Amino acid sequence: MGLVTGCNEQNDTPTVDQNPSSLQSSLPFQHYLPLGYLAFDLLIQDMNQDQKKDIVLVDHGKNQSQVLFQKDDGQFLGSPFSNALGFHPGNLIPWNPDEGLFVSGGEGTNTIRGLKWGGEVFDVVSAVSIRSPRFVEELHWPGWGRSVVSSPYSLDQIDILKGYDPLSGKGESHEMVPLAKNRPSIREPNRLTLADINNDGIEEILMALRISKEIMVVRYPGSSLKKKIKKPVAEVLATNERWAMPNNIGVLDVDRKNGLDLLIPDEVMPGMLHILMNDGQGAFKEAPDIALPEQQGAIAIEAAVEETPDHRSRGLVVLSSIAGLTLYEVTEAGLAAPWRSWTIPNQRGRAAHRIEITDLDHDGEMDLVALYPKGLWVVEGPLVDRFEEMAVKGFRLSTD
Ligand SMILES: [Ca+2]
Ligand SMILES: [Ca+2]
Ligand SMILES: [Ca+2]
Ligand SMILES: [Ca+2]
Repeated sequence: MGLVTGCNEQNDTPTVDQNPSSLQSSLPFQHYLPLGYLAFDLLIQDMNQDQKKDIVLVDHGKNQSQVLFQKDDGQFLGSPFSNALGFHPGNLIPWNPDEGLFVSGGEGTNTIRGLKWGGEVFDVVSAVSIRSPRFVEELHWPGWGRSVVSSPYSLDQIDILKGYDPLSGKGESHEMVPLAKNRPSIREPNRLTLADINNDGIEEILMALRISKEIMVVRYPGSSLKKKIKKPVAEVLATNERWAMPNNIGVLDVDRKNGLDLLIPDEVMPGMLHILMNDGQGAFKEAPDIALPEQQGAIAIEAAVEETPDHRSRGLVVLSSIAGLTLYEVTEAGLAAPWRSWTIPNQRGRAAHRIEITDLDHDGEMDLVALYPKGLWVVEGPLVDRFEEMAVKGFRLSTD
């Protein structure tokens, strides 16, 4: 898979040459794509319905988005820039992607926007007023219809638009869930993690709060069909004074029992990975910490599961710090065996701030997409073999 973004008549995105580093260009399963702008977030989605996943990038600072279309040879072609996401956009989620319908959060516009993809750029189809929404996610709660939940830039709350329709921009109701009631402000834009932690088939909303060192949970409060609507509330799911600015949550069934477990990396030194094991009812107990490479804090984490050639399940956890990008392999032994890991350093100590693990080219093996301050790094799977080879060869990623 070569990674090149090409020119388009309607924009001046430059064609990108192969990276100059000889080792970098001698490992054909990985590709670094300089972007020329700082992508804040990404969405992996087949935007032109050709069965090949594309990459939608959101540039928070320049208020624009761009689609990188995956081509037949695995190269990418850049779309024109789109400014439909408005001032200081956050992230973008698919709503009815087959119909080109997407939803974005934009803290600078104080709106959640319904967007229609027109093949080259997005158009705004609706905008509903919500104060400074940075991250949005879709929420499915029984009796609530389809809802969008958002995390604001600087308020101690999350917002849920119940029964939201991006075509009209209307919601059945707007539920505000306070985060810091009777407590000091935490005032942080927190990414939201949706996961069913108590195995009842209903997603909970999770957040890691770095200042108060807490994992918060918002649980389904019941259906509005009951006499009185119970308001959703935020509760502390887990907390520990030892945690050093926990800011991200990885979700993986580490021991292959009792449902999803939580991986909480310190964002700063001493750089430990905290592992919270689920009892099956959504209560968590901490397993021994794992020290991250060079004990640097991690600023992004992503976890996924894949099937190995011998039909076992393999957990993949990727963490990013200034020590590099680290892959952990979590075998079916769970915590009973040490996790093998490989760290690929960055030549300039830059850290990826956003990671996705996905089968980008539909070959049955998970691939990696990592956003760096100046570009995008793609590693084709099988990731364990690839990271092992890169580590053995002393590969260092150049992101210049
Ligand atoms: Ca596509
Ligand atoms: Ca649940
Ligand atoms: Ca588990
Ligand atoms: Ca793949």
